[in-house]
Amino acid sequence: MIVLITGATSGIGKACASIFARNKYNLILNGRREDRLTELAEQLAGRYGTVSHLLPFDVRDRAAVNAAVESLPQEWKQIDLLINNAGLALGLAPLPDGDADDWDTMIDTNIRGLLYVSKAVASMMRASERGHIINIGSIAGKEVYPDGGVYCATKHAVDALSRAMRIDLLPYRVKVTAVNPGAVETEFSIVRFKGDAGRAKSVYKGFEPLAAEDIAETVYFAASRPPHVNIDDITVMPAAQAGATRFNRND
Ligand code: NDP
Ligand code: 8X3
Repeated sequence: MIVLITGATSGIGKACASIFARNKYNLILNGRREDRLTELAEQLAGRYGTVSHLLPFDVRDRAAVNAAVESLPQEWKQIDLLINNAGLALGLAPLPDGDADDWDTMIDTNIRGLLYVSKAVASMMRASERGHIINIGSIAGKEVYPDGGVYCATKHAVDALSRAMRIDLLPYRVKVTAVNPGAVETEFSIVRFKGDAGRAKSVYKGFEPLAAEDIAETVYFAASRPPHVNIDDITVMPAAQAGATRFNRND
């Protein structure tokens, strides 16, 4: 079995690489930081004997996405599972104070990038009439929260696209699943706050957030259902979080 994971250099994508490696999948690993992909592939080869193919590209670059997927050797083109995980939030501000460059980056990565990769891979899955696409959405795709409007809008788009892709790909036996996490402690908040590690840490203060592995286990569960079963949509939250904005903090 072959899985292509976007954004495998960190967090949820990296944890997915590990669990699928443990379960004997061959991995196509994407992310922009090639050194991290190389290191991950070496680790997983040592631990599980995993065979990986590295595909470093920026999901925002349509030509690069198409060229990378096209460049796959024939034996790597039969992708069983695509995990659309690459994504990010940038900044936290009310709309009039928002940074339009940050908006563009979020929209280009979380929506356009997901579309480019999905089109390239889904066309191959459609031809072989098999496959599974798992989109990493968010609780921010189900609800909105103050100062996060554009990120929430991108994840609402992922929610809509997951439902639409499920319909479009139904005739071709390609499954589509959306996995929507609440707060997961990864590099997500460090990226959102542009390297401010203290501010990032404070997001998770006073409660136990999810770990990337919690989401990877959910993704693997969805991927390992029998052929006649599809998990359409699953929301996974820390026990100390209800909805996008309520946290049971003990401080
Ligand atoms: P991380 O910042 O730890 O990981 C993000 C990954 O996305 C990195 O591997 C990064 O790789 C990759 N990425 C970002 N931009 C691009 C790009 N342009 N091209 C290719 N890869 C890119 O965050 P998470 O693991 O938390 O985030 C993974 C997904 O989970 C995202 O879609 C996020 O929105 C979603 N999510 C996260 C939650 C959380 O609380 N952490 C909650 C709900 C959803 P590189 O920089 O090397 O390119
Ligand atoms: C990430 C979850 O609510 O911190 O998608 O933005 S949230």
